[in-house]
This record gives sequence, structure tokens and C-alpha cells, in this order.
Amino acid sequence: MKPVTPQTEPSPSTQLRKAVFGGSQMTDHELPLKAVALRRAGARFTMTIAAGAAALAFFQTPVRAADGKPRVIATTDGEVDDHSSMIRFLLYTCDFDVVGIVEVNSKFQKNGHSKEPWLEDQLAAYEQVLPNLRKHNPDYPSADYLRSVCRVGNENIKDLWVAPPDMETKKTPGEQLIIDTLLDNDPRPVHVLSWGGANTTASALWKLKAAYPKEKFEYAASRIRNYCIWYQDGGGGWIQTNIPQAHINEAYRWDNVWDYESISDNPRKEKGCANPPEIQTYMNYQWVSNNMTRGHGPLGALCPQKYVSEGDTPSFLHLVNNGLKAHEDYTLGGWGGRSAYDDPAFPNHITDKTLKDDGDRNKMYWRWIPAAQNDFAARLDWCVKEFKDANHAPVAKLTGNLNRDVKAGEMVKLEATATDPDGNKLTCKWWPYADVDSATTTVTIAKSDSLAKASFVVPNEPGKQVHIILEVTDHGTPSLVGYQRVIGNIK
Ligand SMILES: [Ca+2]
Ligand SMILES: [Ca+2]
Ligand SMILES: [Ca+2]
Repeated sequence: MKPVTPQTEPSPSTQLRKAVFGGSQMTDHELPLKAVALRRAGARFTMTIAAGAAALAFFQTPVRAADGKPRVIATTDGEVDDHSSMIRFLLYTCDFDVVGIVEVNSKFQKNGHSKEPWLEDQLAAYEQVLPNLRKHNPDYPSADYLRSVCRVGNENIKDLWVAPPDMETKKTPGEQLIIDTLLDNDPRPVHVLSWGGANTTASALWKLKAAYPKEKFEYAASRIRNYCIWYQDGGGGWIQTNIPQAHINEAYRWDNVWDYESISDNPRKEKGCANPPEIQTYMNYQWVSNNMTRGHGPLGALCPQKYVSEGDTPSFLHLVNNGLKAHEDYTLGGWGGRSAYDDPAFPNHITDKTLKDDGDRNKMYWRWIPAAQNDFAARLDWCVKEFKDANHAPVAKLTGNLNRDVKAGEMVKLEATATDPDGNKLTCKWWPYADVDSATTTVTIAKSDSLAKASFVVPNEPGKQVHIILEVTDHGTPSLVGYQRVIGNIK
């Protein structure tokens, strides 16, 4: 078992993933890396804010707290929309700890794309904009660190629908990275994102089961949070059936919302766009041109598509440090959609297949898309602008416990504080997330636009929960949102 490698100090000699400029994709290379220590400690940015007319608190505040970041391994089949998602992923690497980026295949990209240097090109562009990104958030990792955790997994077309242990490809560096990570002693869960097939992940779990002591396997399997953008090979279904300890999310509702059908006048329009015009405004040609490809530096300029088409992006939107903390439990809902348990036979399998928000199967995404897109636009600004010329999200902080016991019939006061790194005027809104909570009554929130004086009466439904979201929106450009979530357990 490999020792844990601290995220902030890449080992001086790290197994690099492949012969980018020749040689076999399966070859491991020991290449020296510059030991680049990240400037995490002591570099936190603080600023005095001058809040606007609303009765919001004044504080010295950091740019989004970085404690308890989620750990993530992205696995990608290198499809063109994965390239677009990777640009966004790289601009959020200050929000989560990237443990690995693994290139795999899928039923759509049967041979994978690791032999093409698309990821290398993006990391080179990321390296160019990194000094400017760090002016906005010092937590961005070095490009060399990210290179050091890139691997190739199973891209063998013959293994797409073959279950372990019968795969032709018996061992890959990508699979080994997943095994080592799940066995390490970092207490956090490991979010494994399947932007393509899950065969490499399935093979890792099978080896953990077959070759390690039972307690090590149980420990490793219990830590994975596998967010699957569909099951794009036999791996997802195999994990669901054979490794019931593994948490797996089978996501569907991003289809016709976040992918090629995100806008109505696209080349594949016969499949149908679900998004209403006000959502398409955040995903169309003008949006990409204005916010990404023109005037935002070399990383945004690499976007290979003319409009926002990122079928795999929802898999990491729960990990964004926006205050919703949906990464702690995907069923809570957030920017990455929401899912629910659907079958007692698979106790850790969740899916969005039958869910609706406000009676619509796509609204679980729509309600968040303007905020998520504005947030991404700000990150693209960070590539080229000085701190004072860009926007940074407000930080909301609930007063009292996020998860609390409440009594049926009781009037519960909702109170929070909010700060903005830019001193922007802030407005707030409390709203009941009735779709996600178990109470059948949708609560009415009095003074829902007041940060400190909102309240609601607890429904007479002992044993159920109410979920309430606080949105604090700044008046910067683009307008950004910070959240909190209150969960009331009705007694
Ligand atoms: Ca993909
Ligand atoms: Ca701001
Ligand atoms: Ca409800």
C-alpha cells in the first residue's frame, strides 16, 4: 500500500501517466517533478466589505472557506464535451482536492482519447493562467501537481461489456490510482466521477475485493462516491450489483439540459431541448463567446464547442464550495441535480430517473443554472482580470445549527450573516426546498427576504424533515450566489 501523498506537497518523483509524445499508453514513466509547494497557508485573502442598504453584517471575510474540501478523481472518455467540462473542472480545482484524472473509454468513445494531447494542452493553458487565478484564490494547485495525478485507465474496446475478472486488460495505472486512494488513510470520502464508462472503477473495486483482507476491502468500498453520467459501459451496473457497499449515483436528468441539447438551435435539435429560453440564454453562442472563448485567456479559448454543452459537468457541481454542501449527500440536491434511493435491493444506489422538482423532471437543474453559469463566468474572468476588476461570491453563514430539531407547530426563526469579498450590495432569499424534504406540507417563510428576521411555522408532521435554502446574491458582475441549507427534523 502506498503512503498517503499530501495534497499540498507532490512527491518529488511521481509516476506519470503515459508517453504523451510517443511510446505505449500503458507504460509508466518515472519523471522528476518540481516539488512545488502550494501557497495555502497564510495567504488567505481578506477584505473589509461595505454592505449595501440591507441589514447585513460587516465582517473581515475570506474568499470562500476551504476547510474540508471534497476529494475527487475524474474519469473521462475524452469526448469533445468532456474537453469543455475539463476546462470548467480545472477552474474549480481550488474548491476540491484533485486526487486523480483518469482517461478511460465508453460505449460512445470506444477507444478513448488518451493518445491525443487534449488534456496536456489544457494543463499547459491552465499553467499560463494560474498566476492570475491565484490572485483570486491561492488554493489553485500547480499544473505539475495535476500532471502528477493523471493516469490512463482501461480503454480496451473488448472490455466495454466484460465484467471483472474476465477483462482482457488486467491492470492499468488508472485502476491502481483508484485502489491506492480508496485504501489510504485520509478520512474523507472519494468522489469518483464517471464522465465515460466505469469499467476502470469496477476493476479497481473487484481487485480490492479479491486481493485484500475483508476489512480493507470494506473500508475502501465504503468510501467511494461514484457519480455516473449514465452507465456508459458495463461497469456501473456491475458495481451496483456486485459491490453494494459502494455509493453509486446513476444520473440521467442532465440529458437535454447540460449536454448537446442544451440549446434549441443546435445541430442535434431533433433530440429536443428541454431548457426554457431564459435558461438557454446562459448556454448559447453569445454566452460562450462573451464569457469564455473571447478575451478570457488561453484556457477558455480552448473550448471546442460553440455553446455550453457539458453532459459530464453535473458530476462535479456538487463539489463546488458554494455553501450547499451537496457533496456530503447527493440526495440533498444542489447544482449537480439530485437523486434518491430507489430500490432496497441496492441500499447505496441512488438515481434521478423518476424524480421531479416542481412537477418537472428537469427543474432539479434549471433552478441552479443561472447561478452556476454566472459563477463559471467569474472564474473565467479570474483568468485575466485583477482582483478588484472581477467578482467573487458572497459567503453566507447561518446562525445556529444547519441540522436542528424543531417542534411541530413551533415558529422557527431563521437568521444568518453574509459577507462579500468585493463589498457588493447583497440581497437574500429563503425558500423551502419542498421537493427534497420529506414533509408533505410546503412551509411558508415570513420575511423571506430578510437575512435576520425570517421565520416559518413547523408543519405538524413529526418524524419528517423540512429543508430550507438561503440564497445570498451579490450585485456584482456577474451576479454571484452563496448558500446555506437548514434541515429541520420535526419532533
Ligand atoms: Ca464523456
Ligand atoms: Ca462579490
Ligand atoms: Ca416535501
